[in-house]
Amino acid sequence: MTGHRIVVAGAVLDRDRLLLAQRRYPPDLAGLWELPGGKVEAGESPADALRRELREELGVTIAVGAALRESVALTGDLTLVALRARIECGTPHPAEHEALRWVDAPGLRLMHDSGRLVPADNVWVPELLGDLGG
Ligand code: DCM
Repeated sequence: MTGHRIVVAGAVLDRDRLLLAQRRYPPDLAGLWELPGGKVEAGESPADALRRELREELGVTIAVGAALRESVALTGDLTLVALRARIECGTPHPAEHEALRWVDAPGLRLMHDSGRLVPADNVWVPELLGDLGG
């Protein structure tokens, strides 16, 4: 059987704001903004993986909520999914990203329209704008 791996991203929401993280790598994605996350490891659920990744990458403990509707086929055998999340403990700091920022609905729309989101993450913008009341 060929490998099939899930990448899980977190839509970290705080009232009317969403957390975006600026990638450092690879070169074609460096400088673009994403929902932070990473690859699901063997034996992990996507929710487990998201809790681990956001603890490692941002230093926060999260509560995981409902999935966003769309999933995205990435190159290779990777499928990208997104789960909503809320910070339970800690203030996010970028251990692996270039920067973090909180955006409201107009801010997310601007990031999208100006091409500053990682390409795959654009699919979630309409649903996220709904969550943000935009
Ligand atoms: N990825 C993405 N959008 C995200 C998170 C990850 O498109 N919100 C992609 C980038 C990489 C792959 O998933 O191709 C693995 O991510 P990472 O390098 O962060 O482990």
